[in-house]
Amino acid sequence: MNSASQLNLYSVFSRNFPELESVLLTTDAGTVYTYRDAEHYSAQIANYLTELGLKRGDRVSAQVSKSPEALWLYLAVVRAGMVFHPLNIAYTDEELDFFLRDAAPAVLVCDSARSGALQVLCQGLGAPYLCTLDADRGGTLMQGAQQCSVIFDEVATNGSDLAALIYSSGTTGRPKGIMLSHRNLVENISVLVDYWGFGRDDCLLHALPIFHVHGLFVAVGCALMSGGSLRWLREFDAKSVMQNLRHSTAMMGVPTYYTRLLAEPGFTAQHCAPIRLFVSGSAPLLADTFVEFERRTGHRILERYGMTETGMNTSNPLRGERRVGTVGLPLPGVEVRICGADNQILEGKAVGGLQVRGANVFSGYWNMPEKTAADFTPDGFFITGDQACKDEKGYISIVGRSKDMVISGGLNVYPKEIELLLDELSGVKESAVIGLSDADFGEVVAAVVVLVDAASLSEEQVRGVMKARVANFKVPKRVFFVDELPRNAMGKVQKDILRKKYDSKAM
Ligand code: MCA
Repeated sequence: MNSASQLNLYSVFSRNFPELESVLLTTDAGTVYTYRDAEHYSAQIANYLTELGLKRGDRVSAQVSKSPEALWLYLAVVRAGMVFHPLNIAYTDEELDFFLRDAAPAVLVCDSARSGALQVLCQGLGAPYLCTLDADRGGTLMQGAQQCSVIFDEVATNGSDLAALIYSSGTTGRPKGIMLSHRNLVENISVLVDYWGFGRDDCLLHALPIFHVHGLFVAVGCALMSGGSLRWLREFDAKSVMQNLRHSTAMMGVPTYYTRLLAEPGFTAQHCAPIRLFVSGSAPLLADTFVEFERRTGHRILERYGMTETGMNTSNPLRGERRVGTVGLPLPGVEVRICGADNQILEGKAVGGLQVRGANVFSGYWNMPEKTAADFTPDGFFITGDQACKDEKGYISIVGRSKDMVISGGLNVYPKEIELLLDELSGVKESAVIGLSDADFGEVVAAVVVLVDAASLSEEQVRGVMKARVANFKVPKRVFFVDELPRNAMGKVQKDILRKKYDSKAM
């Protein structure tokens, strides 16, 4: 391995690996995988992808269930200097069509059950390879990989080479590919390991999906970078989490995980006895949840704040005061400022736009140089679109968003994307999509629809059509029909009026 490869994320992980016989991961079915397994399987997949003709910089798209093999695939892609492009398993064929056209991957890995439909899609895209990987390890990817060597030398990457491409929707409705480099990930994960005190004795309860920053880079990253282990649950299920907490020392989750645990009458401090740290992020943690969790378990949940574009930016401290309702202090190496119009820095407790700069911040949007330029200030700060203020000790609170966005169960939904699809429906004149508060998901998506004269559409019909077109978490949970949308003097829809009107009717 030469020095240029030192910034390959996998090389940095592997420098911190313990004895290769050490346990890396225990699944909910009780299967144990060691660090040696991670090394060998990821080497085999990296060799297989290389044999298929893929090279440094090629994208590997993956829409696969959470499994240890899906994790080996991610590690393989990073080792080979290729670019990992994970996709939510809830995405429909129509959504995938856009992502694959835009990312132009050399390989798409999907579940066998989806391969028929996706093969057709791939053919229309200049035929990238299609491999299958099922939740039980079946499929062509592992079949091909098992013929390959268990030795693979990491491909030399410089820090700015991309390790991952992750899509997020946008205010125009068009998703954007967020380019994350090896350096972005190495820097951010290293800081988190230190800041949250991760070490070899830690076992992280992992119930998050692995197609997002939270589950893949933050949670898996902290375990791999510190040589610790993972309690690997296929999905979040409160009862299963309660059992597995007994074998863990830390857990990361979205606020819904904590409210669902609290909704279990049998959940007590005893379940949390070995736990040293609960972390929450991806959506605002309600003060009620924080207070009730502490009352039930004695643990003050550590809330932190990040974005796909930046990884983690701020965090409440491991030791020291965790202030409820705040996302804590800027992480080491991350510059955070609160600005007014024209980017002038606001002092004191004033509310303004949150901007961040540091090695954690992404290099730009895939194929969107204008959008990238618009989202950075001339002095290199990323304009997050979140409104924030600081208290007297420098703790930051996120108080609003300048972007029209809903966060449902930790997943971002951009109303524009859904409104464009609703407006295409026969019988729909116009629509407004809003977020309504929800005890389980924090917020849920709802639609307010105006029909053309004489049209008749029911809530179930609208939901039915949307279910076929977009991932489940974006489907409006409620659809309200009105004669007209409230607008201001400029003709802009007044969503705050709609939110006030419908907020108690979410479910
Ligand atoms: C599933 N549904 C949802 C959601 N998930 N609806 C709204 N919001 C959601 N997040 C749909 C289901 O399809 C179903 O629809 C109905 O809601 C109820 O499903 P349920 O079984 O209760 O849901 P679930 O399968 O238990 O999933 C809920 C979940 C999951 C466990 C909260 O969404 C989840 O794991 N979220 C975590 C997301 C995450 O990792 N975010 C990090 C992004 P129907 O009844 O119609 O079939 S990274 C990030 O944000 C940044 C960088 C950061 O700072 O971390």
